[in-house]
Amino acid sequence: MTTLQARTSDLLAAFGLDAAALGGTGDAFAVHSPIDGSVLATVHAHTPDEVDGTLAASRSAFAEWRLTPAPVRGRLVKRLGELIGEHKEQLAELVTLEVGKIGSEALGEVQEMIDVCDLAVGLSRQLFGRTMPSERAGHRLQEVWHPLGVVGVISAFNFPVAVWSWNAAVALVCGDTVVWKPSELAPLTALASTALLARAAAEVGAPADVGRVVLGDRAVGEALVDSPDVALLSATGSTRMGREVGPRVASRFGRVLLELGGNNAVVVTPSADLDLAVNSMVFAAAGTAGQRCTTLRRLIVHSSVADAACDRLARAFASLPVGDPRDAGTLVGPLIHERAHEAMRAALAEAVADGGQVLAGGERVDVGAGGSYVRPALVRMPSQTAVMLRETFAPILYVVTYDDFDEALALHNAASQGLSAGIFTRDQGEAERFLAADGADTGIANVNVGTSGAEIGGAFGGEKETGGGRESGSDAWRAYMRRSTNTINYSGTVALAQGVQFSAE
Ligand code: UN1
Repeated sequence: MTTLQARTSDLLAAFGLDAAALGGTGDAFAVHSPIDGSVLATVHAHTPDEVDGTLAASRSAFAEWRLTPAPVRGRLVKRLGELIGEHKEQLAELVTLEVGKIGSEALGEVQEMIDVCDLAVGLSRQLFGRTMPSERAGHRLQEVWHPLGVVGVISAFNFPVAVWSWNAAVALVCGDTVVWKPSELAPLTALASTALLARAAAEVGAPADVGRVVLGDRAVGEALVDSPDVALLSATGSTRMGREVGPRVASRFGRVLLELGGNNAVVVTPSADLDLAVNSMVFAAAGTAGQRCTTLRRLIVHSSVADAACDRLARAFASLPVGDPRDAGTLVGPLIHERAHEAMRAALAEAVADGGQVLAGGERVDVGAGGSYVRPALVRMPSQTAVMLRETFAPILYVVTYDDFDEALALHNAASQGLSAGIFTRDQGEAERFLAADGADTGIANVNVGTSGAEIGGAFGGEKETGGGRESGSDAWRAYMRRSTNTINYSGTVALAQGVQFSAE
């Protein structure tokens, strides 16, 4: 047993899990750590029968859960948040081992889970419907929000637990039950998180099957996509995946919530505070080794400040500590696997063939262990070429210049994805234009803040090929409920809307 494997077993035990019996009874698959490529654990996929059984159990649990008062449902999520808090370090360490996040970011991800539990507990007393004035005397018109059903969650490796929690915490207070198919690259953190949910459910007396996990490959995801039992499918992943999932769920009139690719840009204007801009951009571009959907991938900088911004960014990229994410000083951990590195190399070669100049990084970093470690790359481009308009899930920041603000907006909005955007400026007019109806066409648009690291209080998601879904805060909860519009006649007489007369007597 390797050291990482032994540590993983200990961590799993803290969640009541036995490393020798993880998952279902289907095919065994190994979970590798991106830190050194070693095997952390062996997990068994769930068989098609087991997936069907889980969906059936989730549907029965829903029948009970939907009738539990929402504030009582909130107690489950309150306890879940507390248990996550109690296991914060252990869950974060498992995130580090399984997907390679540095300590601070792994803790941040777990904090994001706790935050969304808090939000959902508050929501459990605020699932408001409206009362509208009826046009008819003696009538009342109101809307009520009811639980929707089983929510299927398909999540990606890069936020292996937070994205589930955005969906699960909100769905559970909304009266839904949740079946989660995590990334095949990150089943351990999923098992640990659902073990905490199971414990919370037992403690507060909620049905045991309110939150279940199903492990496996594409076939397991497809079972959720095609099951008529799944009322809402919330899927995070590539645009290519969303293009398949969206129409399939729609064809059975299920609902989808898609959080797909991003190709996020920042505009840096002549008046920008460059200290602020550079610091923010380094985190947004290099944080999580460029593997967030909100990662900054394009910098659109005014030509008058382009050289200064590039110099400072290049210096920062050159000095970023790349290495083992368990080391305290590391800021950039490994890529998830070697394929990600190959995609990065191919994108850089294409950028260079387009006339791009690599100002810093891009090379493999030897940290003395297996694993794919790279120095984030900064590439100055002659224009916004095709490679810039593609999302490569690796740390590459392309730079193009602009001369007038309309040109900056046009370059910004030329991407087919629309997740997150930022502008660095001290000019209020420019800031407002960036946020205006004809400004940045993304779901998230920031001023003097980078593209990544959104708080859970706002609705998270994006437009265009990002898929249009919204998760976590604001009124994103509505996607997890069905709206019933009710007209109540207490007048004792028939009165038809729009003044229609239709009396046979
Ligand atoms: C993702 O990359 O899928 O805004 C989610 C952020 C994080 C969530 C990212 N709060 O960067």
